[in-house]
Amino acid sequence: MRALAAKVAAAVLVLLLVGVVAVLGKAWWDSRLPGTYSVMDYGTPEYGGGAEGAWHAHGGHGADGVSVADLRGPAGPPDARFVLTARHATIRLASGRAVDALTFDGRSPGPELRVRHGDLVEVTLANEDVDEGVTIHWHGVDVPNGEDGVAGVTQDAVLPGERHVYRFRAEQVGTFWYHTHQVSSKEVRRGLFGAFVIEPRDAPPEGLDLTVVAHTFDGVPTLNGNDSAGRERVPAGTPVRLRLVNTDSAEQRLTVTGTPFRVLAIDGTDLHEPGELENVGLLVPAGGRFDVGFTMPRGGARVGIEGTDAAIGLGPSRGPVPAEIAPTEDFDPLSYGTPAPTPFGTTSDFDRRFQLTITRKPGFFDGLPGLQWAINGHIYPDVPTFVVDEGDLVQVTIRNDSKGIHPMHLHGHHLLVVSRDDVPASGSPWWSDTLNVRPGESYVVAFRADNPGLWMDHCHNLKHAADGLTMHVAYIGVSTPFEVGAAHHNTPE
Ligand SMILES: [Cu+2]
Repeated sequence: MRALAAKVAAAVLVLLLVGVVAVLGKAWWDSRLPGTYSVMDYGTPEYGGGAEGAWHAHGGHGADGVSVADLRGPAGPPDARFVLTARHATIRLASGRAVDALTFDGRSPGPELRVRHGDLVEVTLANEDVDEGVTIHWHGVDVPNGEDGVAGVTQDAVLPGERHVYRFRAEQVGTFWYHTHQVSSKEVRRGLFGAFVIEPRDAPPEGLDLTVVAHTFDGVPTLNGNDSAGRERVPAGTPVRLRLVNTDSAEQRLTVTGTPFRVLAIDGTDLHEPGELENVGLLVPAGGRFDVGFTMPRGGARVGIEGTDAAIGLGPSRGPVPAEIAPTEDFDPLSYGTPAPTPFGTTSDFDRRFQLTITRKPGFFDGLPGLQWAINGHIYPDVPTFVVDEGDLVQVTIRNDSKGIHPMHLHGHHLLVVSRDDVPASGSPWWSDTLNVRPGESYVVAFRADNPGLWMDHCHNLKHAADGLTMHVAYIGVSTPFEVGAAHHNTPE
């Protein structure tokens, strides 16, 4: 009797084990990404309480559908024309350290592109020798979807010997940047990026207008590619505008010492009546931009990455510039500046409301077991696709229930911050394209769906994105003929 019971117990155990192995095996099998696939075949459409429409799988390929390939910039003679050539180069930091980099035109940061508001911009990308391919994404510039530069979604990666032409009208004013969106977690880190500035047409910058790009090469923090103190000669009384750009995958704390200053703009949008700050640290999110302004003091000023040698001294002469003073607090845009009307007014009349909750959970990602990023409990590519219709007013609640910081970047649109942790935004309207969501935080944001396309919405910690913290916002009726994988080995992240 006892022997029989033992046999039954053993049989049950074996069945349980077989069951567990079968479940795990299926999860593993289902998680593997095919060599080639359309992002339209993945993602679970969510409609946020709004009208449902033909977007899912091949629904968008219908007769009334619009292809991403047709959502291109305007024709006609360009007002500003550039060529950027992607190639390998050894760059030398000020300390003498050599970096084996991927560059635009042999430099990193690549050439700063400056245009004026309203210009028709034409940029030809040529790939000389970057084997994995290159694209250019115009980070923060709300270009037509077909110019957005995402390999496998809006175009094919540009392989060695190939070219691709981008055309768009510069309809915003402010500080932006450009970077590859092919194997971006590796290629951006290695140097394929540069600053993109759109100046006002009728009020060209006066005084010193300096872009300051913070990037870490091989673990060494740099400003404008310099790992030691640089110098700008600026007479006292000169108006100064510093355009801080963080091209890293982690936030960076920048400091301004020697003068009070104002944060004039965030992510390419001017703030309303920004107040004076002093000894306040500027935590610039990965991919984010802060413009700061001040009048050059007699004693000089300094901008730098906190606690490092990467700094620029600004001074009227060759005299000393102030040493860094550690900030006593961090800048908080939520209550900075004063309110001003927004195109949304104070409406709560949203056409769609979405929830985007980030967690980590054990599972398989592309056949590999581990602790994975999840969106609303699902691991890529089983993540939601937020489906919208042109003209919709959309609300998204972004919640970070993980221990990592996630700078969430929606392509093609700017998000208006409504509240953080249920505290309403009370300062200047705060528009962001790369919103740093810290562990435990919850943001309510709003945007107008006014730029039809199939748009990436992903974490700009590019390693996180490559590990699956990525999804899409899709317009009803828009489809893409491009595929991830495919002949051009498209790998957007
Ligand atoms: Cu992240």
